[in-house]
Amino acid sequence: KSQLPYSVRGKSHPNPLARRLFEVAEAKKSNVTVSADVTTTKELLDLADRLGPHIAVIKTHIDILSDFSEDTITGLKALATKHNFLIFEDRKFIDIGNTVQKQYHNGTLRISEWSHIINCSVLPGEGIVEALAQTAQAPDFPYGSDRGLLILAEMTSKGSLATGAYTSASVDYARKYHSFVLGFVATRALGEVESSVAPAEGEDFVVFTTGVNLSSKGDKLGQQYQTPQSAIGRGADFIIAGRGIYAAPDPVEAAKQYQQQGWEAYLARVGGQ
Ligand code: UP6
Repeated sequence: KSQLPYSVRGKSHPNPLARRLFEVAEAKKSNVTVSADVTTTKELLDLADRLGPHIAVIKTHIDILSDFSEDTITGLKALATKHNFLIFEDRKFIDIGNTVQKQYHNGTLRISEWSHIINCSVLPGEGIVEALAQTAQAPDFPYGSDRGLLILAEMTSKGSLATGAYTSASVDYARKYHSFVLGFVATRALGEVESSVAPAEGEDFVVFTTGVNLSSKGDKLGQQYQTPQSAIGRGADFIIAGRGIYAAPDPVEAAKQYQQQGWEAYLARVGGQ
């Protein structure tokens, strides 16, 4: 796990989107990603506007909206600019390369147009990472270096099979496609995981950790939670909280609480620098 402050990582990172991510975190003193798992555009935009000042990233599941439209895209993009946060569509691509390219770029959801960060599973093998990188790094791709991929290296659900060889392969492909791969969705830093690919000098993958909640240990469907302190102590650079924030009696107060605890845990990890 990184002991360096975001400001340092933001200056030296080879990936422009990672640099921006660290700059946003530093500027807003927030490593919170809110998982805005609401089901209408109005709720999503309302949440994004109210929580915007306290978060670094908003994570969407755009396909759970009952009324996705042009207004969803326009609204999200405007709020991302207004509040200086990045957008992460948690689509978890998992298919052959030819299919994921079409799911990512154009199509009904037009994910490439509005989402800075996407993620994928490596269950299909290396080709999925290669395909997404190829699309985003094509000379005629309109969004240039403002896009990046997180590899879903582990999952927080009970009995997850995203372990062992799967997690190792996640690290292999992240290293192999490091110009497009920002890092991982994982429960910890993965620097110690066995990998057949040697790390580049100064490798600095960003770790996003889901399953963060201050008041619950899990849900009835196998979700397993840890606290911001525990996640950041294990190497999370960004903590992702959904119900802990949006389903709290006062989501703005909750976001502030996660922001404060996330930031304090980060400062403790980097030695108060
Ligand atoms: N998510 C997980 N665990 C994973 C990967 N992704 O919970 O391993 C996503 C879920 C949801 C969010 O799809 O959007 O993170 C967690 O929401 P919660 O905080 O309300 O449990």
